[in-house]
Amino acid sequence: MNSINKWPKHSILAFAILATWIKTVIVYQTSFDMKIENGMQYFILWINPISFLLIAYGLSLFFKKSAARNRYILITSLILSIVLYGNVAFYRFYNDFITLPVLFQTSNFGDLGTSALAIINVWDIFYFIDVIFIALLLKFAPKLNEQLTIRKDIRHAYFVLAAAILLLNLGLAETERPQLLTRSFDRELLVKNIGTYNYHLYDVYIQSKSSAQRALADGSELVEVNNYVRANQAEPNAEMFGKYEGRNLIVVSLESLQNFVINNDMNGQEVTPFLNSLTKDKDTYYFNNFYHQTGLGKTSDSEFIVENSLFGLGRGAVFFTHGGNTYNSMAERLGENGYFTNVMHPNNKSFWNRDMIYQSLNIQKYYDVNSYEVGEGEAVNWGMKDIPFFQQSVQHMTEMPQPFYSRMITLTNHYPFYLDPEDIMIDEYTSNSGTLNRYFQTVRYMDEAIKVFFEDLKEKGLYDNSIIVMYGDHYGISENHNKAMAMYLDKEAITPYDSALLQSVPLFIHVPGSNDGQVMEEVSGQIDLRPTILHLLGIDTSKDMQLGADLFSEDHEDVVIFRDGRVITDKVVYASDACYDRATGEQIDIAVCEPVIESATTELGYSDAIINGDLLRFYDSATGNLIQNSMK
Ligand code: GP9
Ligand code: MN
Repeated sequence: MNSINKWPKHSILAFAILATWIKTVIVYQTSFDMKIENGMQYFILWINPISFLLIAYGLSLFFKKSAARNRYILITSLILSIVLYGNVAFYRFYNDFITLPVLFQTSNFGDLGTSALAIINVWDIFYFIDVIFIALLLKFAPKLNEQLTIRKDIRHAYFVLAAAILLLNLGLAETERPQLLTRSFDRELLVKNIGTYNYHLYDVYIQSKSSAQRALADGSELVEVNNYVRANQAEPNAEMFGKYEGRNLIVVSLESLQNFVINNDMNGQEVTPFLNSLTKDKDTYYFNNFYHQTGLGKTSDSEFIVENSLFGLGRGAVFFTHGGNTYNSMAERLGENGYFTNVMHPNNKSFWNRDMIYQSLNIQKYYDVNSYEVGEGEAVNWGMKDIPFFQQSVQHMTEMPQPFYSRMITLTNHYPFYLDPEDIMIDEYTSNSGTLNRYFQTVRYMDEAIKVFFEDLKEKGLYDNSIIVMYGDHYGISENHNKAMAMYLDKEAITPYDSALLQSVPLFIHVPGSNDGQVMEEVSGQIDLRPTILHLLGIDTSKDMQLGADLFSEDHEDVVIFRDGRVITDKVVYASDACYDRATGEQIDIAVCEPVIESATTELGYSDAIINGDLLRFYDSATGNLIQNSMK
């Protein structure tokens, strides 16, 4: 112990900075999957925690008493460890960094259940190693607690140094990623360049800015958006408009279902036999070039997009951050046209803030977990298994007034993709990723559940008079499993081009008796569903503030914009700041992609403006008039 006491008096401050810095850099490299392409990026990554740590720990220099100073350092290290570990746990699950609004979603974390267990393990104590060392040092090196006066000029020099390092960091980040702080769609880029701690400060700043945005917004911003929407409107296809007027509408969200499993097999076994049969069915439009457009809000984002034909947000889940806004949802439209509108999902009603936002979306009834009897052995992963869910839902439908609009959200094919042995119908895959290996099995189960659902609808006499729309809500296999995916797809590696195309999810529009079934190759996304569906049912949307276009319309363009700014058309793929030829996957001159990048920025910007400013409160959707200077 004596040797510790020979350490200089400021050791504890220096030690804390060094320990947390080294730990943070190790965590960057081991717990997050950030693509680092060159030496400069490594350098930025390594230095980016320093400025924040110097400042955060350095505030201890303002304490007069050494004991208070040391206590401050210890508490700071604990808080920073919690922040970092929170990000690690979150990242394991969402493959993303925490943003402020999700912290208010505590009800979600309570529901994680089996997923939480898969996420946290006992070795995670190492994420707190610096705190432990600092505590030990304080306990066993009493000299560190001796009184020590801090000279003002030294303190001054210290903070000048911290500021200089911060400026150096920002300067290097700017050369590496121009306009990082002004554009920033991507949290990973932010963390890579300014560091996880500075990122959180930045995030707090952005969030407070968006709440200010609502307060400051008035109807005038809507004029430009309205002009854009009207100018880009797609005329309905005259033959399809109103063709199925009066039918019940069933929209099924297929949890984590990606398109790559459709008409594909896994070690010789068919993964989705029933859905495959639909792709060749006389009554089904199968869209094989359709993409999810969700962000961090996952399932809830897909719901938001489908209901509103607007994008979710680049940060946080719009269901939470803007659950109280005014919307003109698909449910509202259908309600006005005599439909009984409802959502069926056997989960806690507060999950994703559904109970709140469904009111804003004018959904008349939410059949949550309390509307279902989840018997022994009938739940797995996040809740009720899909087969009993579909069976009990059809039962509910028989009691609904018609026509009804039921939006159903499946759950079994959810990470971590576990099944009870009796529900396993095909083998596991054989890669280094247990997640991907099990995914095929839960997808196979979901396929079976849909088959049972169709049979039940027929049996209960609901089938013929309904339209059934089914779509994958978002990816199930994240980029963390690229190696295994490359093996499955028989590729050397998954490039950014491949990753973008892998965001394709299947869309089926099944219209019993239509006899017009076909495979549709139009490049399209979830944002197009609202106008497509409403037009089939004969509901006019020409005054609606929506960004998507009817998939059956001649005016529909072959383009899909992702929430993170990536774009896919029939000619190009824009991803990771690079432009690719859609046909060959070869990188081409970025100038070719410029026009689509531009329109993506515009559309995402308009969507964000509507949501952040809560602008639809200034819009009369019945007349298409703007309500300016309203007191709303
Ligand atoms: C939760 C379910 C799954 O109710 O919708 O949500 P996800 O994690 O996929 O967003
Ligand atoms: Mn989901």
